[in-house]
Amino acid sequence: MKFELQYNDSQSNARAGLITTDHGQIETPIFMPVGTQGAVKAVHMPELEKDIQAQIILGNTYHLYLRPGLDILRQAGGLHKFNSWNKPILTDSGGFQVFSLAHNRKLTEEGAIFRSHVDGSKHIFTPENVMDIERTIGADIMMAFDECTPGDAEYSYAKKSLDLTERWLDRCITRFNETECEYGYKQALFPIVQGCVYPDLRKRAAENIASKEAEGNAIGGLAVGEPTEKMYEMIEVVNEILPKDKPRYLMGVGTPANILEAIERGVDMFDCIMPTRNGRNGQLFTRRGILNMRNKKWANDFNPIDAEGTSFVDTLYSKAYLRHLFIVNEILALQIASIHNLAFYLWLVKEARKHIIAGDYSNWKRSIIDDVTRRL
Ligand code: PRF
Repeated sequence: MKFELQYNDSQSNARAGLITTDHGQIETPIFMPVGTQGAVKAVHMPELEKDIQAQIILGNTYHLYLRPGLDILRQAGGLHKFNSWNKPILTDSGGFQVFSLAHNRKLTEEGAIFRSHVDGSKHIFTPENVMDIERTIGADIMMAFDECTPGDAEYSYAKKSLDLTERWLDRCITRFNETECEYGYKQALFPIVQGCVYPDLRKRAAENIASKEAEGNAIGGLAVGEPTEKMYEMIEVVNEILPKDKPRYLMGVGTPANILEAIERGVDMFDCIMPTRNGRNGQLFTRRGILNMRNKKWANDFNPIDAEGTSFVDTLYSKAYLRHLFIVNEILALQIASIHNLAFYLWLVKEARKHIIAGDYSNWKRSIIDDVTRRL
């Protein structure tokens, strides 16, 4: 993997760059649609690629390990072949999902012991077997196995948790270096900065990770219940230290406003379930604000879903029609909303990139941030 830093904003820490992987290039800043189980919910791959213009999608180690399982993924020749997405893929490492989904979870020095949320079967994730699983899934970017410290953790817990994540990182790196991709292309490993809302822990974590000289670095443990201002403050502390010549990925964030603020603070990559999940619940993000499509006020609004939207769904269908589809529970409602929201998120980061290159990022951000946050 290669990262080329193309433009630095002169008035902020925003950057524009280019990541090159064996499955193609990614222009940053970028938003990565989430395909937890190997599919971005309700969206076909050609729609993702051509209409939404996604450049990289996510997969989840926890889910893919449970189903379809490593045997099937290996027989398929890896996730790209299995799901027919031939562009870059990133896999999250499973620790975060074990703690949000699995039953009877227990953390030990060795790893995380848990019972599957599917059938109750017992499993262990260790830094070593998570690296092996991510090798078998075959994503271009593999995430290190970490503990995502809760946003309200006491200092003493956050410190112990970071100590463990740091020991696990060393074990991840060792295993990663002892193995290679099973399918003949290159995979990169990104470490994850933890440290909760404590600046000294975040600094220590970022310094430790910077010393590993990984091909890219991630910031985890944010947007997990801490105040938004704390999140921005932690991003600033960490990005002061993380290498400037490597991509920075803020995990699981966020709203359009969160993304614009984080880009201004030097983040390059984002993922979040918000555009797809909120979309399926009838919430649409647009450059003029947020719409709840179930609201009665759209019942006889025959204007396009989003006259300024970039997706075909935006002008093909009316608000009244989409509202009707939601009210009568048609599957098409979920598809339209998911496509629209993902196209909007991809438009937002592309526009951000344009303004970084043009040299007016902060002004542009200020001009749009209230609009994208407003409820319509
Ligand atoms: N660690 C991992 N995945 C994550 C997170 C984390 O801290 C977050 C936190 N926002 C989302 N996804 N491995």
